[in-house]
Amino acid sequence: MLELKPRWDIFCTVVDNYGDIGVTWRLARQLVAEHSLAVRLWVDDLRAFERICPEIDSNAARQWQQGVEVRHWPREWAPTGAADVVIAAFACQLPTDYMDAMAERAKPPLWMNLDYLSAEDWVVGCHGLPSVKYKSVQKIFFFPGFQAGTGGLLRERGLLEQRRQFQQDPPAQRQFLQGLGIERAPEAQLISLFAYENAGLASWLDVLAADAKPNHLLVPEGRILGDVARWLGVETLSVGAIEVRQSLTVQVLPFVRQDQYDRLLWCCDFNAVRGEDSFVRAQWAGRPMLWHIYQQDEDIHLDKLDAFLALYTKGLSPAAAEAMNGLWQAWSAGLPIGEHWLNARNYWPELQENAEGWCLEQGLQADLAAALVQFYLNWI
Ligand code: TRH
Repeated sequence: MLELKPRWDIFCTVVDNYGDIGVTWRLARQLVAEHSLAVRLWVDDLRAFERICPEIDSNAARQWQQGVEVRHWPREWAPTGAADVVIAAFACQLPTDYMDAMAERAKPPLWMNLDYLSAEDWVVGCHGLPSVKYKSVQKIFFFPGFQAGTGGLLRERGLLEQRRQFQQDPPAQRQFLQGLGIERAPEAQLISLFAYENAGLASWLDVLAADAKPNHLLVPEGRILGDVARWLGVETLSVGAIEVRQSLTVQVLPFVRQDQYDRLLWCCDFNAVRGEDSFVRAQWAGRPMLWHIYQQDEDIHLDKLDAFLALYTKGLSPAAAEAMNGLWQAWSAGLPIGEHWLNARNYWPELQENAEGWCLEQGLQADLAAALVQFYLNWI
């Protein structure tokens, strides 16, 4: 007898930036590739999607990409049957007609809110708890996280092995970097910079330029470019631009596909990342990093930052932990980080070891896609 695959619907509204689509696209692909599920991904803004996946046809109402049925989520909702599992990413509001379709099913679907990532302790207590109800259908909180008792982090099967192999293969790295137009000088420290606007940047670039060793800064197109241009004293910076100031080479990169961005992070000695998804990918890169956390009202992001730092630095000596804390807190507050950077450099081998150790520790958790599937299996 033909066994029908469970059907999953993932809903994504693109609030701003790329994190919402970045996370849901990753999850949808993984559910198809590793769990053989039938997945529809509903996205309200296909142009943002196209930036991280150039194959996307931003005019298509329906298309298949890597086994995922990608649907444009139109303002005027057309009647659609509800799936077995429904994921509302980041508390997005589902169309009322769709919720009615969920309630009309003989067996209501498993309806989950895939929440924002946080290292705060309360997440463990709230993961898996009931949220609101629509008619007979109960919504459940599903929290990603770093600690046992949360939903874990997105991590594709074999990712860490791939990463390790790539990092042990300098010719493969060179070839990859050359494909992006990057010629790394033998002694140069490679740094990637993906961040929101940040007034603290200039002080960092000052010390990188004054460094005894060469630094090569790779900046994907995006919101920080204005600050970089101001420091360089140029009007604009476009993709491909290379500017040299003393020991510092600044190079502007195109926005690349998600898997290429991973490889870029794996090549770099240090990664500055932002938001939610690039933050996790930098952790999987196993290299020292700096997080520009997404700013939230009433500074609630600062609790998230403190909670993550407490976990991430617990294996460090007090002095190295203090150096990391100083660097990260200053960066997220838009304060000068030059001195903090120099201080962190004093503990480099320890920070490198910690980054790898943290990655290995997190890699022991079940990944988020597997945790979602297990949650569903326990529920049916
Ligand atoms: O773009 P972001 O700032 O997204 C943010 C956060 O997710 C935040 O939590 C959310 O609330 C807010 O949006 C609305 O940062 P993030 O999460 O790192 O997403 C960037 C995505 O873009 C990620 O999937 C990696 C991807 N990317 C590429 O695919 N290619 C690139 O060249 C670069 C630089 C990023």
